[in-house]
Amino acid sequence: MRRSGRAVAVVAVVALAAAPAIAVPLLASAALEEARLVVGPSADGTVSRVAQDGDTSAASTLTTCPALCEGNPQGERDAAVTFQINGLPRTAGVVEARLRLYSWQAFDAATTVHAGGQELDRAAGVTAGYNEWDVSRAVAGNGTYTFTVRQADYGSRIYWASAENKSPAIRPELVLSYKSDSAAPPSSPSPSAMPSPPVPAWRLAWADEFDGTALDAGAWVAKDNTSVDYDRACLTAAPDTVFVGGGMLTLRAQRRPATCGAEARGYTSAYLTTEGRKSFQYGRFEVRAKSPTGPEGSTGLWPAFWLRPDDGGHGEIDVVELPGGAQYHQAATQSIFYDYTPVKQDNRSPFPVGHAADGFHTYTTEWEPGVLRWYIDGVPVWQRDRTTTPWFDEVFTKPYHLRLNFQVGGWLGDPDAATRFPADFQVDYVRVWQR
Ligand SMILES: [Ca+2]
Repeated sequence: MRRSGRAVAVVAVVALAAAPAIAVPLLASAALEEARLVVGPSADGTVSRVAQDGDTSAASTLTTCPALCEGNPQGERDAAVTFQINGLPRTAGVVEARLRLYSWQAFDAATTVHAGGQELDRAAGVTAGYNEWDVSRAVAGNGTYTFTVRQADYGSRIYWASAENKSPAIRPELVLSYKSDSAAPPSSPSPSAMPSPPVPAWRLAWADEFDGTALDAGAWVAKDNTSVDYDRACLTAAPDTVFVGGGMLTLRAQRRPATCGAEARGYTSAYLTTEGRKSFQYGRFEVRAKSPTGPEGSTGLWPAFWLRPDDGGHGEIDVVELPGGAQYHQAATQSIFYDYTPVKQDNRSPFPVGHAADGFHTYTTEWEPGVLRWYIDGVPVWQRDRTTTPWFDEVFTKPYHLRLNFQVGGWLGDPDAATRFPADFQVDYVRVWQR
């Protein structure tokens, strides 16, 4: 099968020109046409079978590695790629579906591709360039499909280009060939080929729209006259730092001398938590916010919306982190932590257009038993579940509370002379739904 030759952005769906490849009687009232659809991944990542293995540091690559890899008897790593197909016409019959992953080198390694616990295809070797597997049996129509690529042998890792690779021309693809009635209208998405039982709709469980003139003390606590070791700022609840007005909550960071406890610091900022006031086990957590982390003057600024367990133990869910600076501002971070050694898994999702400071964006995490899904402006960007995360059920099965903070400096770098202060993290709302 030919390469599409088209760059495919995340979740972008590109329908290529139809080729009249099959004979159809001229008098047929509805001509069947064969067409192609190239779908880019909505999420991908490396699935490690090593307990508590959080090595997802190389976002530009997916790694596979067989058992006994690198001397670790549990060293198996698989690459998992998820596609959302929503561009097939209602009448389409999928003729062929091929998963394509790019390798920079050839390897004498056998690979298998799986979906829903079934092996779909096997390849005897890895070639430099795109490698293809036939996944037609698993693709029935529009829906969400996850494929796992497993490396059967060869005692070292193979690196494949991921959805975040800087070159769109080598990212994972799902290439569909289908036949359809060209006169039929497009369909609405149909159920996944790997169906899950019907689930109730999300119901709004709690929200703070920040419509008043003061912080809701029944929901939020603002840390005051204190500090945390990873943040250069004194945390204060002062009214020039945490304030509600105009339908917004503002957390304002400033460059100014301050003391908090025994600490002398060069900045002030804010850190809010709902600990002891609002906690949730499972739900859909969304913030709509404008971050000051634009292309210029934002080095060392780091707003975030995240969740921590009420028991203070293992686990963290980061709905979004928005580090500033020239190298960070064009992407948002999604992450989970087991602990702070750190055993974690994270993802950096570029904004399809623009950046966090060009206006208000929504950042959402759906947390359900066995699965976490992240969205930016409603577009799915990442997923974690029991297959990606061996410690999922250990830490994501207890109540968590919410945190909004605006970190200044830290391990991604401190503010420089060009960083603009005061810097405002504006929050239009925080909403929580549950089923
Ligand atoms: Ca609002």
